[in-house]
Amino acid sequence: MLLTNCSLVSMRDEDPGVIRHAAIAVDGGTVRWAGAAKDLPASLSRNNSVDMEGRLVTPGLIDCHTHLVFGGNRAAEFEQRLQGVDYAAIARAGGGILSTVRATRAAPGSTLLKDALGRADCLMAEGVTTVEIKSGYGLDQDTELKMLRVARAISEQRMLDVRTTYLGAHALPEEFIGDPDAYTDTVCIPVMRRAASQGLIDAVDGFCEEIAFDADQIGRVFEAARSLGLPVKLHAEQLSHQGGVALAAQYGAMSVDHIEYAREPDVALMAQAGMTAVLLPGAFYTLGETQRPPVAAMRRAEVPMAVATDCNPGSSPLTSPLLAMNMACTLFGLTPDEALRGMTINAARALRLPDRGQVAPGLRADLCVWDVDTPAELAYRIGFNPLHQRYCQGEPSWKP
Ligand code: DI6
Ligand code: FE
Repeated sequence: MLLTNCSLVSMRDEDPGVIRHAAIAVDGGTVRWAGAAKDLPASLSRNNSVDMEGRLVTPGLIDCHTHLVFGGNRAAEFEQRLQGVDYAAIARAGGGILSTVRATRAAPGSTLLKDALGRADCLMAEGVTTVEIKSGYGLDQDTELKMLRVARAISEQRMLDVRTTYLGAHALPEEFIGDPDAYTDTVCIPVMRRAASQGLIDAVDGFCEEIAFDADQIGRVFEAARSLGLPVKLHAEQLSHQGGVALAAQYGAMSVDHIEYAREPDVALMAQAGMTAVLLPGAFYTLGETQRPPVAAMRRAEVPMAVATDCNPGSSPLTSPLLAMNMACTLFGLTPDEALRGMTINAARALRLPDRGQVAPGLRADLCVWDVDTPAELAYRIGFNPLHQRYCQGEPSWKP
């Protein structure tokens, strides 16, 4: 297949921001060639061509941080927060994450899957071709495994690549209140081993926060992950500074996520350890936070910045990658180009998936075709979806 007559945003360092009058040759789910049409090798010009009518083509979007699988919803908590009760106070009173744990434990896998597919469809309709999905609303063996299986099942029912992350260290379940060490050692780590033995986990995450787990407990979880050969990442410095970035750096984490409260020395550690910073403006917006992540310092230190929806029922009920990009610009001061990099090449980096995130020979043919003229228009509009077509491994498939 040959896509012709498009404007290409390849995200390759060697290419300009937009290549006008471009062509892309796709072969067996992989990009064979991409560049200015005038340079197209003659041998490829005989392929079945599809006229893009001048539209903009980018890499498929990658949502590298979501909690897409969960039971119930937290609309009542949204109303409480509007009355002035804060997120941490709701969590301490047994609501928040724990209310979703109750709903997720109670829900049959079929219900979880149906609800999650609805959310996955929203992401796909705006161009997502790869999504990371975390467990962490089970906090017991059966429910954590159920969540991970549901996450994997999504990729069987949709043209969407799913990467699963084990987040057993998300919150302390009710039955362990007062004894986080016992939960960590007798549930969180053994369940991780079980899930890994069933091939259900691609990475391990934790929530290092006053209302969740401390650096010692997360350190034990990361040790266990290391012994299983699983890469780690961390919800770090979201609501307060807990030393999560430093801990993540010690374990060579793929990414540190949220990081509103990260400081200059943390940014230096991110750069040294080669970690990607994952910005989650949907949670910042929903919780009405005011402390912004250290974007200027990360730019100076050349820390790659990814952007994700953090889709979850509490702090970020967001299923729009384009709105996440808009918020990253409006709330955190990213440029539209940085926001797009954040959902393509840098999101691929955050997940350590070098086979995607750019349009380049040898990489997956995950592409978005947009009815816009310039890449900045993607982050600029609010509540408008200009996706014309989505290709996942070369298959056109924007409608589920
Ligand atoms: N940080 C978040 O933003 C989500 N989890 C986390 O550790 C929120 C999860 C929730 O409120 O349900
Ligand atoms: Fe999260």
